[in-house]
Amino acid sequence: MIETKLHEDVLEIIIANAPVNALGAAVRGALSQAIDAAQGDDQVKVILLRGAGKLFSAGADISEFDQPPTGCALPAIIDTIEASSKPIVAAIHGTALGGGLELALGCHYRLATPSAKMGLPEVSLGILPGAGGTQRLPRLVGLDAALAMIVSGSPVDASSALAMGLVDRLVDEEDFPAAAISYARILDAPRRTRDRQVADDAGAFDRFAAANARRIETLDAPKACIAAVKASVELPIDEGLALERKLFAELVTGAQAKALRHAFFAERAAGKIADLPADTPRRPIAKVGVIGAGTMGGGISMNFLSAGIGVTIVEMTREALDRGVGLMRANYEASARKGRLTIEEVEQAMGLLAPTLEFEALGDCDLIIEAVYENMEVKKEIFARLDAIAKPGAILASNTSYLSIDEIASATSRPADVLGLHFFSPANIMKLVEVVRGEATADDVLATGMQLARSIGKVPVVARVCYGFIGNRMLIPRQDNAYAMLLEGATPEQIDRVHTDFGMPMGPLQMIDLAGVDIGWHRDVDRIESLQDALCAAGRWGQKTKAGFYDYDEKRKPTPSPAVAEIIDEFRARAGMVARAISDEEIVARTLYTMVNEGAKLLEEGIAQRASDIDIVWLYGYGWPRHKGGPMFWADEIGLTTVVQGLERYADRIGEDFSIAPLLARQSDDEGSPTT
Ligand code: T1G
Repeated sequence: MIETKLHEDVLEIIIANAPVNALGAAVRGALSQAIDAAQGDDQVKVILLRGAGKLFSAGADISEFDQPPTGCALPAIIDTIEASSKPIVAAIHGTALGGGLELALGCHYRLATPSAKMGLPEVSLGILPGAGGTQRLPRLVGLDAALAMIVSGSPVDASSALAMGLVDRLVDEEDFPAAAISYARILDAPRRTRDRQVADDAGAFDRFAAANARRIETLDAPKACIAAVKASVELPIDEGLALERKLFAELVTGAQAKALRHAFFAERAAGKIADLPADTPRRPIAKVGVIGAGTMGGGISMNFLSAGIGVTIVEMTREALDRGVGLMRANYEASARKGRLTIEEVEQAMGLLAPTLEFEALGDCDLIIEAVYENMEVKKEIFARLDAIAKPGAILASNTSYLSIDEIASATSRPADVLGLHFFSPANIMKLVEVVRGEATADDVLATGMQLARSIGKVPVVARVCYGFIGNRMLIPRQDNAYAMLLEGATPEQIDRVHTDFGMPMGPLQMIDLAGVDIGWHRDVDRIESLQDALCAAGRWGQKTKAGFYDYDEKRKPTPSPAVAEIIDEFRARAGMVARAISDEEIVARTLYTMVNEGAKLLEEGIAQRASDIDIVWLYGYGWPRHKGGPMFWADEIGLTTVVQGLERYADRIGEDFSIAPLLARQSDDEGSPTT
């Protein structure tokens, strides 16, 4: 927990709680004792606080927030440190986050290694720094920097920390902690952060509010962060600290914080596959092949190029190849114009790309990802060709969004080397990768797929084979009911508003317009059997034709379309239907509860390992609002009985083959136990 080492008159107090030195109750207790003991030890002139292992501390133990607080509180320990008559210096290496950084802010001096990172990410957990960060940080770095760090939750690097006065000195990485101990040796007096005044800067809050209005409006924590930082200017520090603790207590038990904590741990759990030992070997991936230079093929390739992995990209025609490569360069250059990349980094990435029309050029790739349009015969033909040219041990992956990996693998003599790597559009941006495990997929192939996805900055979630895997399978009842309710009387705007009010970036119909109304369309303008047919026949293919369920201007801003209302009226009349008023509650039941129901079926069928994996799929693949935790978590929070009753109320309209998942029915009967 806490180790101490005495170096003549400098006492090292080391936080040793692997893997991230979280400040759980036991650590706090031991730390408090060590500080008290040092006060009374005459040999000790200076105290140096640091972390064992790879970092200083990741802060409070987040898993404790769902239980009543126990043991001595971190703010009290920090007050003791600050009040110490002996100088206390924090020596930061790796990361100091949350309560870990607040501990350092309570120290009299702070050192850091050049690669260290420091931040107060509490806002991303739906809370605010609760151990003095909102009062001490502004005193050290000023309002602008403090507001930026606390409300964004983003860490700063060591050189920025030095420049803003957060740390006093950078010490040699190689010579750590010895260099820190030498520095500590020269310290002779405490220097309390609480004694400083916040540099007055009246305009700081207005500037910040103007620049961050959108981030602040829907979430509780950012507002509380600003109120607390305001107190650091307006109130004496102890009153500011009291307000901070009050706001913390209100937020930590709130719905948003609970959901964000769930998301934190769900994301980490998703990386673990129950029946795959952690030490499963990985196959080396030094060279990647991508088949298809369309939007998905190009986006997928960029992930590897940006990670320094060479990519051979294959297309059928020169024109398609040049168009695809051109789009990749354009995307990179757009990022450079926004200052996210340097021109050198653009050229370095593009320099790793080998475009070719020669399929055989894929022969020396360690991993080959097929990213052509959704057609089983085409995919099987490609995998049969791959089987003939790919080197032994190469991993063969499909980016299919719906189709069976087992059937695709059956076109090869090496189904154990086949899996799905389902990226989400735009593939160079969206963080989710559904790693689809086929019946025959070998453990090392699966383990390699998961690790590789993480290494290119993605969040991998494993799924077994079914039509649409996890995300798209759940999307089907939502989209089907959205289409159905349009005919029954709802408008695209009403259905989408229910979803955007809920916190989704866009509603079902806007999403269809973005993806393309014509996806899956039979392309026969004379065959009008569905609303999709009617829109497509009218050339309303979505954003790409500036007309879909909405009309779109140059900036792709959607406006309700009288033409669509007419098409729907016509189609409704042809179907002999009469429009009726549809409530928002019905829309929620038929488009959100049905997703939860499908999620429960995915758990029953073993397609998804755990409910929290489903949540991660929706958080990172479909823009589900993080402060609502994900569809399965949300269902638990609103109550499964509510979900089941909503589904039962509209069952006759949801679809003739609709049924409530037995797991959901059972769990709602036993509302006590969440579906995890
Ligand atoms: N509490 C509990 N468990 C934690 C934890 C924490 N703070 N941080 C990490 N873990 C677990 C994690 O679940 C995983 O477990 C293992 O450690 C490795 O984590 C009073 C109230 C530090 C950058 O928000 O950002 O202080 O899956 O896989 O990729 O104001 O962990 O192995 O079982 O993420 O190397 C604020 C959260 C807390 C930082 C390391 N602190 N952690 O990343 O490892 S609130 C944070 C991280 C607070 C005060 C307030 C990252 C990391 P398992 P990992 P990593």
